[in-house]
Amino acid sequence: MPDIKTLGEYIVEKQHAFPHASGDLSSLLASIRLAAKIVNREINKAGLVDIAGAIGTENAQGEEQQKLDVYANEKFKAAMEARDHVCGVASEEEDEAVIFNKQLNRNAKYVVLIDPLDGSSNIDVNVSVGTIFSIYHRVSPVGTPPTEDDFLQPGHRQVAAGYIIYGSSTMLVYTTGDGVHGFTYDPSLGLFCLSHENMTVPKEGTIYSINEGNYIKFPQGVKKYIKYCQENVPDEKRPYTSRYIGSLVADFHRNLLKGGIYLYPSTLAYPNGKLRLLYECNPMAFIIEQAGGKATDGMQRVMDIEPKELHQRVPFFVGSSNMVDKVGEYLETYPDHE
Ligand code: AHM
Ligand code: MG
Repeated sequence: MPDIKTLGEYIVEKQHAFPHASGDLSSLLASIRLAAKIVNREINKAGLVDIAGAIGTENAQGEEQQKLDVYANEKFKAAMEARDHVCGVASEEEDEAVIFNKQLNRNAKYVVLIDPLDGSSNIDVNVSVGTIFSIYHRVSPVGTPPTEDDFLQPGHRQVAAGYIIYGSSTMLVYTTGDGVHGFTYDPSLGLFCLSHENMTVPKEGTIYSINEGNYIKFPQGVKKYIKYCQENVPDEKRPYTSRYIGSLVADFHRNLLKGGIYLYPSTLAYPNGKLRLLYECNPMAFIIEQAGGKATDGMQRVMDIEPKELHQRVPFFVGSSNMVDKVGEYLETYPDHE
């Protein structure tokens, strides 16, 4: 029998380190794990059955929804409602936060914010996609329906965050503020198995990930940083390597393992950047900080931003600390677009 540790076992083991832990968070993570397996199974069938492509509707932000966006949203919501440890969920796919009405859910102390299927337009071409989640203690009284304040909390209050990457293998990576741990899915066993304990991002990265097609629309500081990445300075391992998948989870995951930076700055089309603070940037920021890296909006730490609305967008710079610091220096000096 190989020495395998499953995600379930690992969570229980970690929970024992906190004698007063009730097990609710472990159960919540178990519901996310279950939905991830169901979504993974469906994604693997894309191309075989009619599940790829657009569904003909738009989400809260007016973006075209893919069939699998809707499917993943339903599965994650249902898994969390069923286990009674979550009182409400905010999702990229829903205008408003979804409040669970059963009294057992009202008694729950957690809210979850989720991007059920990030990068979903990549499914049609068999490129990696992901799920991103962020977990908070509610601030409203237990026993009542959750309120807007429960969902609009700054990222530094997160209790846990993670992502699932549906890639050449499927992985679940999470943090509860005690390091970053990765589990690879073994489809023959139906189990997520510990494969990457205590993940750390190299401080000096050499990969930059940005949609350079938008170059003309970037602030001057970002343009100058891209030129800095491309300069020939062999002693500093420059020019850096450019890699951009167009799935945040996949780009982030590669950079976490190898060292690099992911950038989605403000552009003329997206003056506040494209990515959403609460269910894309904050969870990734929590993970990268736990791994020893940084995440900013170009000026300040992402997890210190006070959220104003559910689907708020922010410019996002995340990855190895040397790279995030450097682009910050350029943006401080050259913040404007012209
Ligand atoms: P989505 O949540 O609608 O999928 O959008 C987020 C995605 C990220 O995964 C990805 O990094 C980014 O949008 C790509 O945007 P662009 O195509 O503008 O480069
Ligand atoms: Mg997304």
